Amino acid sequence: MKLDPNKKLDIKELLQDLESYRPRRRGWHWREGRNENRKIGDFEYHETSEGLKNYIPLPGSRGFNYIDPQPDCVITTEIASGRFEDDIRRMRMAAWHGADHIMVIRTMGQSHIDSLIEGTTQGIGGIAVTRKQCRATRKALDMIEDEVGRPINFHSYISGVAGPDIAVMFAEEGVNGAHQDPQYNVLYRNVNMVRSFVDACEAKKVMAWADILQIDGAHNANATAMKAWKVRPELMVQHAINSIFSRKVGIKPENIALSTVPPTAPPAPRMRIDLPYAVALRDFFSEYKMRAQQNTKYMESDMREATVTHTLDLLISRLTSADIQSTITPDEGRNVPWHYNNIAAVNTAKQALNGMDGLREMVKLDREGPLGKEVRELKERAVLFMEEILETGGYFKAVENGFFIDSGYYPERNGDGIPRQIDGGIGVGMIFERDKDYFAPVSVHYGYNNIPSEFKKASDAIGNDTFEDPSKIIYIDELDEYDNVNTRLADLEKYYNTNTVKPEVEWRADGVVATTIFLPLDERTAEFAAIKCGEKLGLEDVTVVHKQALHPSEGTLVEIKGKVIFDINVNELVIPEKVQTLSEEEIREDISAKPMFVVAATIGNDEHSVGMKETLDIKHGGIEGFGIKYLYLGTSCPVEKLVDAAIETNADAILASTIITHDDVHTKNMRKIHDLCVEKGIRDKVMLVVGGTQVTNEIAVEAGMDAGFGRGTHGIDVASYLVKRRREKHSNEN
Ligand code: Z98
Repeated sequence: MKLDPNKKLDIKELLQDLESYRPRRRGWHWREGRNENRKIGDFEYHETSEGLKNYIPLPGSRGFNYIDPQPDCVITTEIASGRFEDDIRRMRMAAWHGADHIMVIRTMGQSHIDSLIEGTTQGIGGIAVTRKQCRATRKALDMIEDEVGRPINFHSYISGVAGPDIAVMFAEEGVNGAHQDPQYNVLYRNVNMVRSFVDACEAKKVMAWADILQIDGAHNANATAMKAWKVRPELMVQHAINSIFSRKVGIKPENIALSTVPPTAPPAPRMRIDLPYAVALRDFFSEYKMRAQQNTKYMESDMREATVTHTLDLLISRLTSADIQSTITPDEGRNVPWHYNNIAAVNTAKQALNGMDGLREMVKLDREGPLGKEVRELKERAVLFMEEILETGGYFKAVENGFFIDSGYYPERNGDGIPRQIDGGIGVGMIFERDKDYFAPVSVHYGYNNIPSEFKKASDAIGNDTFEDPSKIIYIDELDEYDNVNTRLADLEKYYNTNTVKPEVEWRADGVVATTIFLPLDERTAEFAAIKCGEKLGLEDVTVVHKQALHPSEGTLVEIKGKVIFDINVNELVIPEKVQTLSEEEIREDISAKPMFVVAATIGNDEHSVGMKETLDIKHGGIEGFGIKYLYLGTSCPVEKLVDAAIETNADAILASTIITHDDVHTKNMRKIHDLCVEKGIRDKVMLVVGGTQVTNEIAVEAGMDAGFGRGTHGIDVASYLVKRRREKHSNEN
């Protein structure tokens, strides 16, 4: 199956023969061509990687010939709406914007499940824990990577007491990255600590075999602690424990990524707090990769605020380093997991990283001043923390004593840590020492294995296992006959490959739209008034997703979401043909090779000047900027005067602006220009172009003009038209 950029991904086709689909590769992929200087468009870049085959560049790239430089680090996006058929479409959109690390994250804790779940419908709370979801997603990503020309890393979580089972399934299904940190289970999921570490041995061993990149869970401490910046020494201790443990199990250092979050956000003076922390971390853990996670702890529902915090995170990444840059969407704060937010966050990362390309060559971190002092202090606090763990009797004892997630700045302690007992928690009493004759007939296994002498390797006992012979993998389809992807596709049949559409934010035809409303009311009243507005607009299930007082009584901004109950038939839309404009460069080259002169005015008794001036002046992208020279005759210009000026100056074109339309004065004047030009013998020579808010090309052409431009026209549209039309006339003459 090959994707065509102009066609939607066919989910039904994707699901065909899924039972026999095998992932094309295993292992993590870093971007190609890093650490090379690269010329892209007009610029040289120092911190990019190879570009994409198919992409959507940043909106501002219009001014730079639509270049789309890809930063040097992997960029993450997290997607899990609970319906993998919808997530897959969003993944494709994200990949076109530069995401090459797709994390399928839970909408409910994956680590709460007790075993690998097969045959369920959507997985548990939106996570890819079933083989079917994993396989369908990997298959789609395999196609998407061909489309964008870059490998895409698929990522999820190996946690909870089902961790080892999930690890095996991920290894079989070509998952490339995973969170795995036994401390996470202990602290946040109350899994028995011995069980969690024993399970982690097995899970990490499998991850090492499958070359899966590991992300740890230390950052959850600053998400959980009351004051995130207080736990900085502890974060380093947690990173140290998981990384050395992983290495001892066999994960290679380049597959160990620390999950680090700049712990604060403005209004905190974050650079003074977060930059020393980032530097200290990189000093300590230089052998490992850094996954720079976006700060979400201080994220509320304001997109703008989240974006600024994210951008400052990115500044820290550029000033220090990031191998993977995460981009959690502001959905975390507002629970609107819509498609666009993923793209917005990926674009924030791409844009900021592009903008800060090469920053470190010009700005050096000054370790002589307060930065160096703070870095040293943080490291000392972390080392002392680790020493105290050893003095206390080791990690388990430290957990029992509530060392972790204590909101004191170590060595201060607030006594509010999360204590867990060695004989408590989920899965307690489920650890058994291996008997002397213990034998597990699998090729990848941690620890003691008493392989009978008749076998060369353990899995010979079963004639190879699923890692060696994937045809042995048992694929179980969804077993719920009412709720499964096929019934969902059937229910929504009228929205697949038809002309019927509905707006959506996360699921096909979910009907959800969001809209922003300002109300001159206090915050509380505005909230309810906004819901009423939504209902009056015909929306159902209206809820407020963001509100922000601009003043206690003068007004509030409210963002609402709700569902529309109508469909749109695309066939019934009246869509005028799209005019393709030439590139800015092409227009400039043409004009420089063959100069062009135009006369321009607002005609009749019309005093509107802005539209014409914007079309002419260089400042706002007018035709002057492309090298076209002009004579502007002002407003209320008689048609005769305009035509005479064209004759006197030997102009190539007349540009007339006409806003007023009563009594059809605009079309009458157009006709008059045309007739006068014919009368004076210049009609064949001169191009006639008219513009105005009520003008359309059809009206203008009917009234004898060459072209008409309406609302939303920019200088480039007119310049492009003039160049094309002149070429056309020229070739006709020849
Ligand atoms: C992130 N967006 O880190 P549940 N294991 C570890 C984790 O850090 C997490 C889970 C498991 C953030 C998400 N991390 C926070 C080490 C979650 C997930 O039970 O499914 O929530 O576990 O990318």
